[in-house]
This record gives sequence, C-alpha cells and structure tokens, in this order.
Amino acid sequence: MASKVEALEHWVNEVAALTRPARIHWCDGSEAEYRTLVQRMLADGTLIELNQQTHPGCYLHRSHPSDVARVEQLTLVCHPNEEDAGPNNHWMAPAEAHAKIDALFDGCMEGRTMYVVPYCMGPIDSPLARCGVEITDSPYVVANMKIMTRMGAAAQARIEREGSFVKGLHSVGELDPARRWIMHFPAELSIKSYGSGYGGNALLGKKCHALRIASHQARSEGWLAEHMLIVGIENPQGETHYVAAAFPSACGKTNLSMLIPPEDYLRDGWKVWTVGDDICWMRPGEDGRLYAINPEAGFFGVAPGTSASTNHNALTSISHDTIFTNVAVTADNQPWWDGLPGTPVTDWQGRPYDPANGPAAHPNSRFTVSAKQCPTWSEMAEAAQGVPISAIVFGGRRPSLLPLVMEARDWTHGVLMGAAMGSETTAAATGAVGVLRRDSMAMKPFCSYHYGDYFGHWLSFDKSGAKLPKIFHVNWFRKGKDGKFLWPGFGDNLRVLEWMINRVEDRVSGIETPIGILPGEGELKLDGLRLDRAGLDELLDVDNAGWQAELSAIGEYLDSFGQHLPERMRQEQQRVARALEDDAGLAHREAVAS
Ligand code: GTP
Ligand code: SPV
Ligand code: MN
Repeated sequence: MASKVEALEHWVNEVAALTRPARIHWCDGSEAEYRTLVQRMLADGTLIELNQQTHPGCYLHRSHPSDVARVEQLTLVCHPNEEDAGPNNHWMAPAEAHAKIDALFDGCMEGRTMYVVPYCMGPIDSPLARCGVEITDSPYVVANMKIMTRMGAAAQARIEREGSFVKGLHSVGELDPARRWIMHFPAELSIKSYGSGYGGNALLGKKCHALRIASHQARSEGWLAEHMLIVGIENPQGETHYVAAAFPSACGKTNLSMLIPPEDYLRDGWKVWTVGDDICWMRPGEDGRLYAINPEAGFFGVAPGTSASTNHNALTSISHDTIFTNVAVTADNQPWWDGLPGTPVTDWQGRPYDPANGPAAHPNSRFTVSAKQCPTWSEMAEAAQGVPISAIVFGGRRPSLLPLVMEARDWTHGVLMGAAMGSETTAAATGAVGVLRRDSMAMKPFCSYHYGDYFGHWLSFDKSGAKLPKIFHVNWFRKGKDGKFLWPGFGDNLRVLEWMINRVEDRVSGIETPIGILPGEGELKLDGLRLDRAGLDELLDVDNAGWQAELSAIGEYLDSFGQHLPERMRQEQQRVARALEDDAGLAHREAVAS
C-alpha cells in the first residue's frame, strides 16, 4: 500500500502524465509566492494594476465575457447510482464522466505551469476542518485560493498526517462554454472542472468541495455542510448569540454577516461579529448544541451594491490587498460598481463605458479578500471547536406573501420551512434573473445528493439529548404596490435578529399563526425607522388564501421527491395546510356572527 505521502505524489504524477505541463509548482502558501504570482500575472495581463495610492495591493481581473458565473446546467454529480443524485442534480455515470472530461484534460497543460495547491477548509487545527488539494493551470485560481483558504505548507502537512484529502483537478482549457464541465465524484472524494476560470466553477475549495463533496460526507458522518453565513450578535450586556443563515446566492449573506447596527443600537452597545459569509459546517457538540465553523478564510463577495451606506465593513475590507473580478474602473483607475461614488470610464470588459452596453460592472462582479481585513472579523472564527448556534435562519427574495419574519414551532416545522424556501434567481448563476424557483435551504445548486434524503438527514438531528437552535424564516425583499422594497434591510435587519434572540431567550412571546410564530405588537423595535403602520402591517400580514395556495404548491414540490421524501415532511405540510383551513373557517364564522 502506498504511504500517506505517496498517495498525494502518486496522484500528482498521474495528473501530470495526463495534462503534460511544462512545469510543476507545489504551492507553499507564502507571501513571497503570492507576490511572485501577482507579478507574473501583471506581466501577462491576467491582472491589471488598480490605483495603488487609493487601493494598495489591489488588482483587477477581467474574465472571459462568457465565463462570469456558475453554470448549473454543466455542473454534474456522478454517483455510481443515478437515483442518489435526485431530481435536484444533473447526473452522469462516473465512467462516462471521467472519459468525457479526461479527453479534455489530455495534454491541456502543454507548455504551461501546473500548480499543486494544498488547502485546509476550516481552522488548521480543527477536528471539523477537512483538507483538499487543487491542481490547476490558472495562477488567478492559485491567488484566489491563497486568499479564500488556509493554503500551503501547513495544509500539506495535515494531509500527509491524515492521508485523506479531496482531489480537485482544474484547467481553464479554452474557456469555451461548449467544452466546459464541473464534475463531482462524491464516492471518490474528487472533483474535475474544465473550461471555466470563474469563482464557484474554478476555486474548487468553495462550492465544489465545501458544499457538494462536503454535503455527501456530512450525511454519512452526521454533520451538516450548508450555504450559510455565521454571525455573532453581542448585546449591551456582553452576551453573544451566534446565528447561521441560509439565503440563496446574491440574497444577502455577506451583508448580514457584517452588518452595522442602526445608530441607537450602536449607542446602546450592540456589536456584530463576522464568523463566515457563505459556508457553514456544523455538528452536534457534547452538550447537544450545534457547533459551527466557517471552512473559508476569505470572502468572494458580490461587488455591486456594496457601498458605504449598505456595507461599510465590506468596503473597508476591500480598500487594500483585494482582487476584483469584472468590475468597472474610473478615470483614475479605481474599481467601480453601482452604489459607489465616482464615474465609470471603462466597463467590465475593458471597453469605454457606454450605458447602451449594459451596466459598467458585471452584475455578478466580485471581490476576493482575506477575512482578516474585515473590521468585524471574530476571533472565534479561528476556534477549533467552532461556535454554538442559537438560531438558524432561512430566507430568499420573495416579492410577496412571505412575511418579514416567522419562527418555526419546532425542528420539523423548521425543516419544512427550509425545504419550502423559494427565491427569485440572481446573476450568480447563468440564466434568467428574477424567476421564482424553489431553493431548499439555499442548497439547490450545491446539495450533491437526493433532496428527499437531505431533508431526512436534517430531520435526523432531532433526537434525544439534542439542544437544537430555533429555526426562523425571513424575507428582506417583500415589495409594496409601488414595486419598492417595504423593509429597509441591511443594518436594520438587526431589529429582526434582536427579536429572534429575544425568542431564543424567551423574553417575548410572539403570536402564533398557522404558518408560524410572528412578532407580537411592540416586539420589533422600530423607533427611528421610516416605516409607516400600513407598511408594517403588510410585512407581517398572513394572507390565508395566498398561504393555502402556497402550501398546496409546497405539497406538489415535495411530491417530486417521491419515495425519498420522509413521511414526517409530508405530515408536516398537511398539518400546516389544515391549520390554515381551520383558521380560514374560524375567520369566516366570526365574520358571519358579527
Ligand atoms: P453570494 O456570495 O452569491 O452567496 O451572495 P450573498 O448571499 O452573500 O449576497 P450579498 O450579501 O452579497 O448581497 C447580494 C445583493 O443583495 C447585493 O446587491 C446587496 O446590496 C443586496 N442586499 C443584501 N442585503 C439586503 C437587504 O437586507 N435588503 C435589500 N433590499 N438588499 C440587500
Ligand atoms: C454563490 O454563487 O453562491 C457564490 C459565488 O458564493 S460562487 O463562488 O461563484 O459560487
Ligand atoms: Mn454563495
């Protein structure tokens, strides 16, 4: 049997024999290595220097215009058994998939450098962390992996100690959408990605490893790998509650994870601590609570909309040592997108800016920055045991029906709320934007196995001795008749988080409704907010007829998971549907009686 060290070498040699690079570079993760890479990319035009007076250490990368987002239709999970992929994934048989993509990898690195990138997802000494190695021919990917993960010698040492790691093979290929695949082999703990240099397609530690491979591992090992931010909310008494929240791509995770409290909250001494902005791995601790780590070390955040008024912490984080991808630039070479002052002169494709060509910065333009640069970065983000989670929040872009906030009556109801999540699609993936689709637990693009089994896995955490977090659902994106958002959002979302924590601490009682517990009169602190009574009523309204239709749509959606759907989910959907019918009946009898 090959020794643990040999396992890695053996695989690297195998890949080199297939891709035939001119050179192999083993990354040590040092600053010197990063600087050398940057210099090389500046020389060949992969990176463009931004204004070093205003933005020291900041560079711009322009991706191929057809390679600007995740590509869900080209993203496959390759389980030996098709059934395991479920209707929520695209599937291909492993042998066929390997053959298809290996043909593309054949000789694809000729004349180029192959980088071997060992990385650790999570604090390097954490038992919850997991390691991987990405082999790539893209120095841009290496530089991003350096920022986004614990990359280099320490990770390699852990891999050589443990022996097991996720194998990720990546090549930018020809950047031709017709020769592009993002393939996952969960049973082999391996990923093969060809033909894209963009974010979630190419930085394999992120969505490919930390969500798709990890969700499969988590299922068999009894933990959860989720598309969630982690934020600590410290009250004026110095008590901190950690909240994990799942919103689909471009629906507010980064913003909520680093929110700035409204003036009066700041004055009272509230503080917010960022632990993670995109991915959360959690498992039950000895005391029965769920403990979470952020497997990442940086932020790959949406640039448009990031401004001094919406997310000052993000703006401060990206004022230096940041890689920008597909943003616009100003006349004095500063990065620019909608929400920033200044005027764009060059668009994201490097053309003179002309509004006729669309927005100056691509709607899915991004920044890559070390989490350590965030003013609210929590020291607990480095804690090996993770942070205890008090509340789990689900939410999406729902222009109507879904109230500002509601609480699940128990874990089973909460799992139904997560499964029923819907959201309007965004620019984070290619395809139409603004189309409402179900996106259970914000994991539609990332759960690598059958959603029915995934709901069952979620339900399995509800067992004796468990001290589970409360589950909530929020909607920051409800619109009024004028088409404008009813809720101010951003920093003011703390008002909703405070209510949740008050519920966790049993300080407020809420109001029970058929769809869940909503804030009672006066329980949401709204002083100083420009929100009229009618707006608040609309935000907290329970439209019985609308909800009955929603429950029936949820029932149909659950049906699509067939035999894999746990019976408890079906029963829960029926319970809520019945409660709505009873409530409508009651309201009708009251109306007749009066
Ligand atoms: P991914 O990185 O793709 O997973 O996105 P994300 O979930 O981290 O979303 P992000 O925080 O980057 O926000 C995406 C967009 O939503 C930005 O344009 C934000 O300005 C906007 N946004 C975030 N929070 C709110 C909010 O509370 N209200 C409103 N109206 N918009 C918000
Ligand atoms: C998302 O789309 O949810 C992201 C960006 O966080 S990417 O890394 O491209 O997946
Ligand atoms: Mn994301």
